[in-house]
Amino acid sequence: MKRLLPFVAVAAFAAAPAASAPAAPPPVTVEFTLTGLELLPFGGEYLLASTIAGVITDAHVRLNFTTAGTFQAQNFVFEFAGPTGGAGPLVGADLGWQGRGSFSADLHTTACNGEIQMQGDGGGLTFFFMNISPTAESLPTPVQGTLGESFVRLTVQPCTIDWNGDFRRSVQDLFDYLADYFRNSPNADTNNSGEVNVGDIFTYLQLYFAGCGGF
Ligand SMILES: [Ca+2]
Ligand SMILES: [Ca+2]
Repeated sequence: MKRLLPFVAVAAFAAAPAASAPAAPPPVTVEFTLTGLELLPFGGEYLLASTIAGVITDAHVRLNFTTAGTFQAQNFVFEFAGPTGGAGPLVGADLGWQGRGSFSADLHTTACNGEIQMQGDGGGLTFFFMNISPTAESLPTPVQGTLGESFVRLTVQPCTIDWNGDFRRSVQDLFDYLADYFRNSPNADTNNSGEVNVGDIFTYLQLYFAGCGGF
């Protein structure tokens, strides 16, 4: 059974990279909110749609789960996977969860790291899958309970020309790049020469017209 979840793309801008770092737009955080998700009693695939294009560098998983009925938290199973890899299965017992009550987990994983290349000007859908199910030992007792504040938060490094980090190539990227250029941001040093000058605009334009798949 597949269910389409709403998704929230949050552009969270991190601190500007140090001057020595190669020129690049800031990383973007994309969050799949799982809070209050209706659980399928015996598990199943939840389909999560996104428009991510870029390099995933971290996955932050936070789960807050409160059991209901006779379900035992050690039998909780969580899996998350996408085109670049997957996390889990995370089993309640391995998280130290035991019995009934409220339990939480907060972890980072590199298991989803990898690149989702932008196609054309971007905006294409990418799919991730999630499963929350009972362990085999739990059966016939289904998963029962509620998810409090829970999410999977991916950190994504947009491709160099996607300057505003919206996973599309558009003229807004040019404007945003030029804004950084004119305020002499070290981040605008696209040809890595150590200084920001007109050569960087040409390098940026060359990359821009090649598209994210072109370099
Ligand atoms: Ca863009
Ligand atoms: Ca330069």
